[in-house]
Amino acid sequence: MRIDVVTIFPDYLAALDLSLVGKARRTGLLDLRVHDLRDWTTDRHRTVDDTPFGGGAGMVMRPDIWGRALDDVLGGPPAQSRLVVPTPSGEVFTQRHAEALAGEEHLVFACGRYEGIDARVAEHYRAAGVPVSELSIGDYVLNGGEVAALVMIEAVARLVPGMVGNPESLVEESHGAAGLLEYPVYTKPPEWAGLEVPEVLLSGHHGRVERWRRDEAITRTSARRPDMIEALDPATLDKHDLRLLAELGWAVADGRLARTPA
Ligand code: JB8
Repeated sequence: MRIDVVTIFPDYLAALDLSLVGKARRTGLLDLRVHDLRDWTTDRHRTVDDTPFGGGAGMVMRPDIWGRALDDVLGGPPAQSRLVVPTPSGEVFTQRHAEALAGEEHLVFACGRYEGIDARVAEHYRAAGVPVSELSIGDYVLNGGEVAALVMIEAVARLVPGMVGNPESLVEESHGAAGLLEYPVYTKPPEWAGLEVPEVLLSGHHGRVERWRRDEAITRTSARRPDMIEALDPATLDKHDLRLLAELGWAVADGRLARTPA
């Protein structure tokens, strides 16, 4: 897979030299290049921004500079390229987006700063037939798109075949197909700070371990992410799941889970 990042702060992306993403780059599994947007400026001061039409606070990134940069970076060797624009106004990035992006040949991240990038940039590339994803990593505001791009690149890169040593660790995790948060995990020592590892995990009884883990996952999801319980397909739940959910204040009505009145 090929990934390009265009930014006025290339140093922000230095973390991509590390860990699994860095290893994938060194082994050639991932061709990741970071570009300085200012390389496409033409003035002495390497200006990338200007004042907003219509007034308002802050500065907006100029479309002409972005256009030259993106024409160059999108127009490289790979046939099909997707433009990804981190923005707090985008769709919320989820594991489903990561999975879809991991199937692309070429991603180009356009990292904005200030009040963002002139809206005509996304409009222009869409009109030219380039698929454009405007994505937010959550409901909070960063100073620019670089950290959001880092988050998305890590989430995508670890799904590229061959990147994670054990592919089993890709299927059994939170926000996978199960639709539940992960169960709590423990390791040695069996007693620490006066706290014991739950006895069932030391029992060697695989069936009881699996049931306990599923109960913990359901209990946690109910407490922390009731939206995920509401999104479950009741047909995927067994009798034990439904009994536990009833104890936690959930019932099936009209084919979906809803809170029972307290
Ligand atoms: C200027 O919060 B964010 C984000 C914030 C930004 C820009 C891009 C993304 C550009 N501010 O995800």
